[in-house]
Order: sequence, then structure tokens, then C-alpha cells
Amino acid sequence: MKIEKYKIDELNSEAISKHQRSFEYVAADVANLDSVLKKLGAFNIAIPSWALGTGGTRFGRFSGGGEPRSLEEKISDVGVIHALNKSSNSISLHIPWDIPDNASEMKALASQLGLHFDAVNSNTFQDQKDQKLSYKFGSLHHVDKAVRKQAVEHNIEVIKYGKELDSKALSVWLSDGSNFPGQLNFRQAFQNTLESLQEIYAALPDDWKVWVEYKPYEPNFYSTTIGDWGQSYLLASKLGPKASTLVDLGHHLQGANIEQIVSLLLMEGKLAGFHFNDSKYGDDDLTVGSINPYQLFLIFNELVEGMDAKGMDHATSIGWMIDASHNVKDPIEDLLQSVQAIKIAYAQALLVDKTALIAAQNNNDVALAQEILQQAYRTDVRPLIAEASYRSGGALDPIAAYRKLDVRENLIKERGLKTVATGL
Ligand SMILES: [Mn+2]
Repeated sequence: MKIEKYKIDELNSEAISKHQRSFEYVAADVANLDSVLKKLGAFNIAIPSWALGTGGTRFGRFSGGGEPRSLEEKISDVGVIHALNKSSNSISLHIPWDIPDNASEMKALASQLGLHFDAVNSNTFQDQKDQKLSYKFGSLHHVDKAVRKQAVEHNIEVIKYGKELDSKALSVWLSDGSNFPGQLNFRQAFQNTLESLQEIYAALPDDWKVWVEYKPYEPNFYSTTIGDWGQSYLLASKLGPKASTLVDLGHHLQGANIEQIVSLLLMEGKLAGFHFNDSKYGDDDLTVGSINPYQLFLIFNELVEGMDAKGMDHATSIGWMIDASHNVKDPIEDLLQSVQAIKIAYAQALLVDKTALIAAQNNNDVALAQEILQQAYRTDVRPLIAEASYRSGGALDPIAAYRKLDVRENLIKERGLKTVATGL
């Protein structure tokens, strides 16, 4: 399904006068308004191919209707999201769930919708049909060299698919770990992982990166071989300049100060990018901004401050992607909400009065520093997001537009009520 631009224009014209009033109210106090709107317009977040279908839990899965049945339909769904919000111009593929059989056709389809391909993701956390050796006891860290070799070859194959699609990064998340004390020799597991990653690193094209993701627990419950940012950073440092650390917001123990982690990785030039989601207890994969929007703002505050200190382009110098699962919501609505939440946090971070904050920090004026941050956080920046979207040709209110245009009903008509997205 393709959303016609004139339909978005029609909806915008119904809402424009109300928007104008709220926009002018906020804009009056934004010193660098044009620059803020330009930055918001340039900011895009990649959509992962696996987030377009209804997810599930280990207990069950309640699928929705009209889910994408093929890679073409997944690309088409990202096209819908991007047409509405003008902030989701790329798709991140997971191999082997989404093997592009005809890369040039996929590229052409994507480019018609204004999309390109973001990082490609390998999968050695489950066994595939007809796979020779099992990953039950891990992949890149496995005690058996033959299993490690198979996992390395899979990653090199993923790079090959990514090259055909003009991706520029390989994202690696390992479930490798142990369930019980004594199961693993930690040093050996780390060394095996490093050696395997070195072989993958050697296969990277010159202009590619490898992003090393970490996670403290699950599916293994005693140790994970790349369990935290320190372990990922250690690997990335040993690998070389093309390797860096990927931060998934859900992959931290409760109370972890993610904004501090981000700040230091950025300082060291080792922050690859983000997998955005939200959580209350663990790796809950909830909609971004649904549980702890203040933490998201504090992270963006460090990102903006740290990137500005290095003269980095906010939109393109690191990878931005959603990594969430939608068990009870329409996946497209959930993704639209997530992108809006990310842009809200980003806009708030752009509004922080940096000069005043630095002065407060240098004067140890703790109360004032908090006031400055919360002044930005408590500003309702939604009219700024709407204005940036409007200026880019998107909808003033993407979620309302999605509902008014009956997109899901149309997708159900097109694809059927009982479809199951590939890969999940
Ligand atoms: Mn992730």
C-alpha cells in the first residue's frame, strides 16, 4: 500500500490552524528555531525488518491482520511509516529472516519509497533448518572451532548480502553465554569471541563498520560473553577503528546510568549507535518513551553535547535504530509512536541552554543545573516535531493520519486477516 501525498496534505490542511497556534506559542521561546527545525527534519531512525509484524513472548503470539508476508511487503510498510513521519528513511535487515533474493529489485523498490538499507544483522542465536552444527552452546565463543567457523562464515555471508544492498555496517548480537557457574572458562570464551570477530573484521569492506552489541542476561542466565559495555568496548578496541559498541537501551541491569555510558563511549569515538526501546524490568522491548521518557531525554542530552563537542553530524554520524517488539499494538502504530518519542527527546535536548548549564556546573550550582535540564525536558516540543514533519512533506500528526487513512484496514484487505510476518 502506498500513501498518496495529497491525502496527507488534505489531513494537514484540516489541522493546520490549530497547529499554527501551538507552534507559534512554543517557537516564540526557541532561540535557534531554524536550526532546531532543520536538525529535526534531517533526523531519521531506521526501522528493523523484524518489527513490522506482531511479536510474541515465550508463552504465545497473538498476531494481528495484514502483516507483511515478504521482504517486499516489509519495505512497503516502512514506506508507509516514512511517508507519514518523514523520519524513517531506512530499513535494517535480519539475515536469514529476510534474505534479499534479488538485491537490485529490493533496492529499486526501497528507493521509490525514499528508503535505503541500514545495518545488516546476523543471527547465530538460533539454529536454522539444515544447519550443520548447533549453536546450543554458543557461536563465536564456542569451545569447538568448527562451530566458530560456521558462525564466522555466516557473518561473512551477511556482509555479502549487505554489500549488494549498499548497507555500510554489520550489527552483531551474540546470545553466547552460560547458564551455570563452571560451565565456561570466561577468558577462553572471550578469546574465542575475539578471534572469531577478528576473522569477520578482516572481511569488512573498507567503508564498513562492525557494531558489537552487549546484553547482560537472557537467553543465558549466569553469564553473557559480551555482557556489558566494558566487554564490548574491549573487543571493539582490540578489533580496530571499524569496530564500535552498540547500545541497546533494554540491555542494561536496572538502574544502570545509560547516559553516562553513552557519554564516555562517544568521547572515545566508540559509540556505534543505538537500538531504541523502553523497559520497566528487563529487556522488555516496549515502545520507546512509554516508560521512562526522562531517561531518554538525558541520553539525548549527552548525545547532543558529546557530538557537538566533536563536531559530529547528529543525523548521520552514528546509527539510530528501533529494536522493539509489539505484542499487543499494531506494529506500525507502535513504530510511529517510537519515532515520535525519539524526536521529542532529541528536540528537548536541542533546547537545553548549554552556556547556562556549563556555568552552573562550574559554579557547583546543583539546583540551577537541574532547573536548566528540566526547563528543556518540560517544554512541550510536539509542535516543533509536527512543524518539521510538515515542512518535510509528512503528516502533522502521523498516528492520527495512519488511523484516518485506514491503513491497517487496507493492509488487511490486501494481505488477509491471518498473515504471519516472516522471521518471528
Ligand atoms: Mn538490539
